[in-house]
Amino acid sequence: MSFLSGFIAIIGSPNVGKSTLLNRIMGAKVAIVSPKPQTTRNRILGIYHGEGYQMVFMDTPGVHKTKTALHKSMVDSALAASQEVDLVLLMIEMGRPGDPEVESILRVLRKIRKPCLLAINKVDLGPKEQLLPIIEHFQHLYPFKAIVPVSALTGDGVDILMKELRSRLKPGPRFFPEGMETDQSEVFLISEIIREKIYYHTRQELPYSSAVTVEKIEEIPANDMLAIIASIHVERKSQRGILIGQGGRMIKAIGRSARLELEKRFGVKVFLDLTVKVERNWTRDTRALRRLGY
Ligand SMILES: Nc1nc2c(ncn2[C@@H]2O[C@H](COP(=O)(O)OP(=O)(O)OP(=O)(O)O)[C@@H](O)[C@H]2O)c(=O)[nH]1
Ligand SMILES: [Mg+2]
Repeated sequence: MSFLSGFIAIIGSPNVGKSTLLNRIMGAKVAIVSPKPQTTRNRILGIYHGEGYQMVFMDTPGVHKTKTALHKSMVDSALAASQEVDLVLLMIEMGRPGDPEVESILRVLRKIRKPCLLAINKVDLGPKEQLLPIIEHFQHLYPFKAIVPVSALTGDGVDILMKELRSRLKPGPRFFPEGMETDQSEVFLISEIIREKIYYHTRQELPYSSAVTVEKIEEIPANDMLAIIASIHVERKSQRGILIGQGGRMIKAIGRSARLELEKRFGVKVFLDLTVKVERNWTRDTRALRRLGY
């Protein structure tokens, strides 16, 4: 039997649970997750190693109407991903099957003619009776190879989805060595963890106006400690004020949650220094985007 492999893009509207599914499949937190839409901004690989096969999952930013250069870069990377992979996994949310973005994604899929599976997520939230009409509706919309109801949160149905995906792998190389679970750098991972905490602690436009860069990582072996110096970039001075908060309360809370998660992940004490900087209207400025990693 030859080795089987394939690249699989997980695409869909914002907030449907793409990153949660990737983490569930990997059994580890590879991608950050939040209750707010537009959390994922870059493509993120999760490399699943099975007996005799390898699946390379590509988590992508949610597809939505673009307003800024940042949004455009996010949506472009999601749609480009669907062109580059062997299989596309479209994800929708059971409670929002009529999402207007789905039609625009289907238009792209019809053009690229890649085998495509549909995952209907968040089945834990709704009455199961809703499923049948949704399945019928989508069967008529597109020739999906399979339609699988899942809950990325509880894991319900994910084994069935994995079987469906596995049965569509083709003979191919082991793209990544065993044991490698993502292609993200440590620096990127650290910046994402900090960014996730901003999504949890702040409201309104702040999460969407924030970007994180890591300036320096230093190991201090004597203290078994990691010192991380990072910056949070916001678009306006007023946002800087909110992010710092009264007496520094907000930035301290963000720093504390990030530090706790980083310590758990790296298994050492972490010293985290966060500075908030104003990078005027960076989400609209393509050059600034590149500087900030988008
Ligand atoms: N109840 C329930 N909630 C879920 C499920 N899957 C994801 N969620 C929640 O939905 C929210 C969004 O999840 P994400 O994984 O960040 O969604 P996403 O599709 O990656 O979102 P973007 O990166 O913004 O496109 C989070 O609050 C998750 O906990 C599920 O199966 N059931
Ligand atoms: Mg995501």
